[in-house]
Amino acid sequence: MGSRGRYTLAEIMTQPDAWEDALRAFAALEGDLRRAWQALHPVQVIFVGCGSTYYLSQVAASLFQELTGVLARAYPGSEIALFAPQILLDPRHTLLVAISRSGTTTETLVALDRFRELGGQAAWAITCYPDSPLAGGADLVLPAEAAQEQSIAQTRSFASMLLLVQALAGAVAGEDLSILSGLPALGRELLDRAAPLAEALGEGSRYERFFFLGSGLRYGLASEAMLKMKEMSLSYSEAFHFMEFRHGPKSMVNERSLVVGLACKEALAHEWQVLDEMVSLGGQVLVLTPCAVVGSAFQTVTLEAGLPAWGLPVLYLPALQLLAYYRAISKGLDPDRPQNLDAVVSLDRSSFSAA
Ligand code: F1P
Repeated sequence: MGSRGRYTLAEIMTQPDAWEDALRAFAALEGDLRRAWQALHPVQVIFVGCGSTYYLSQVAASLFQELTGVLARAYPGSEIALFAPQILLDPRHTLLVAISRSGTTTETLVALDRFRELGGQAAWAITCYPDSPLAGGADLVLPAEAAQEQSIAQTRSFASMLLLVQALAGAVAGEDLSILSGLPALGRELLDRAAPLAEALGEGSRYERFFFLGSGLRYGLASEAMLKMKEMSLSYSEAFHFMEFRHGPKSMVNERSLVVGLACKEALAHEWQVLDEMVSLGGQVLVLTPCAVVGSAFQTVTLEAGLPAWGLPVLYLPALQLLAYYRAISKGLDPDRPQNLDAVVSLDRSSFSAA
């Protein structure tokens, strides 16, 4: 295997250290954030990012609205860059949260420009580079510096920025943030426990189609897992809302399919039924679940049952990142250097100049 994927594996396996750094950074900012939020009281929050950080924005919008009751939406940077007036309907009462590992992705920078041009007063950035152009254009920055990566595909960067989102939503909702302090240790234990299964399934040459299913905030996580499988292993992979899968896409399930369910307590019975049905269609099932189900026929990764739902999102990622990594290695690929990809998409910013 040589050095193929050595950065990716190291970044996945050490990510709980980066989570700790992100939580320390948040704790140092918490007072400023609470005061800024109190001063703002926005009517809505719009999260914006590209690729992985668009999917992270989807998770953030679901979690934020669920936890705080404030209207929250997620958009790709390009949508706001191109159609800002149709999207930013009340910019003076909107908080824009721009999420970007690099802080230099053109569409996300242009989205911030459009927001300001339309009168947007409050823009926060979540990024691994607090000295980046995006951070420079924001009123408040939540940094995840220790999560910077050599690899192109986001792993510890995504997870650390997600932790900042969980802490932000929890702080705004007045939750007890101390429950997050146990996550790095849970992450280390989970990585050690899930790695053998992820390796076995990743190396399984029988699989040629991967489906990732998630409801609520887990749909954004399923989309990120789908993207990791594409970026790292060049595999056919798709993401769906859990119960949407029956409405047509399940036609693609066969003996060479792995259906990965990101289950949750609230919808467990419904989600288990979908997974049972996919086994009857010949598919194999891997389920990530906060609570173990006795006698389950599925390959299972149990998360931490003791955590409230808003503390769980980051724990769905390690096994899914490892699944994509081991699949790439088994196909002789180098996940450190995904085909066709650069770490950042940089476009001609002037080509987006306001009409
Ligand atoms: C966004 C992004 C990544 C993608 C690839 C290219 O970067 O699209 O999501 O996986 O690495 O860049 P960023 O704005 O989060 O830095």
